[in-house]
Amino acid sequence: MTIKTTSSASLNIEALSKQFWEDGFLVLENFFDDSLMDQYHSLILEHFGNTPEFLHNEEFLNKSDTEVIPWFPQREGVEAFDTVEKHPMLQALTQAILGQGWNSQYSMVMFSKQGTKGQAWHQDCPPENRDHFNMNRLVYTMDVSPEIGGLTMVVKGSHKQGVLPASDRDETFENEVVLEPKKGMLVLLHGHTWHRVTPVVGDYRVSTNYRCAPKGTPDDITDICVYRNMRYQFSVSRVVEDRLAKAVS
Ligand SMILES: O=C(O)CCC(=O)C(=O)O
Ligand SMILES: [Fe+2]
Repeated sequence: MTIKTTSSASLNIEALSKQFWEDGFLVLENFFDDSLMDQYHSLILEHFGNTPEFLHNEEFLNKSDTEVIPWFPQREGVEAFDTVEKHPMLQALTQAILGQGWNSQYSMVMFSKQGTKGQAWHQDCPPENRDHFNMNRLVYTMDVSPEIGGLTMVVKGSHKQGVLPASDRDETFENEVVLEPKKGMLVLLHGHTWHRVTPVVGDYRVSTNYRCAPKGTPDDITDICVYRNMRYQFSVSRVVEDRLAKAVS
């Protein structure tokens, strides 16, 4: 599914919105200009101090045990990150999908270093109320090839299938789709869609997420994340439901 969006090309917003609601995700290649992606990528590497040389620093690698390291650049006033937020085509597409009165939540850069596990299957927020969800607007400033790892996997249509099945092992799903993020790509992902990120085997992997939500969604909708084995609440750093205990009883 390749849709060129450089300067003269136009998108059929209505058709894309329909596709998003059918599949629970949408992939648009070449949505952002290379120059903007290069600017973002340098700022990201500058923030994480991640030059290839630094990655060879064994002490740093051994001491850090975080699988995904977040950064909220707009909260720190890094104005360059407003450009994607204000991107007219992105705003139009968001509006078509979420309707009037949608709002931006926050932008978050996620950095994964070599040898980390990526992210297990999850839903960004509980699916019990189908009207309450976040939408991820994922921006990729680098190519993420199978050699690097960190591929994004999504289960097509799963935003309509309720809660991610509980299990103590990694699963494959019938309708899972592997996305290979490319520099300039935009991926829109419904927060109830089952998704994961594969382990990072290359130097590092970076993605940037502009989260937003439809009108009426509580601001803390992404505070509780649903994994196969638990529900986890970030604000209190606590497992709020052990799903495996439930699954076996
Ligand atoms: O980085 C990605 O490709 C997906 C990250 C993710 O799961 C999220 O932002 O909710
Ligand atoms: Fe997620």
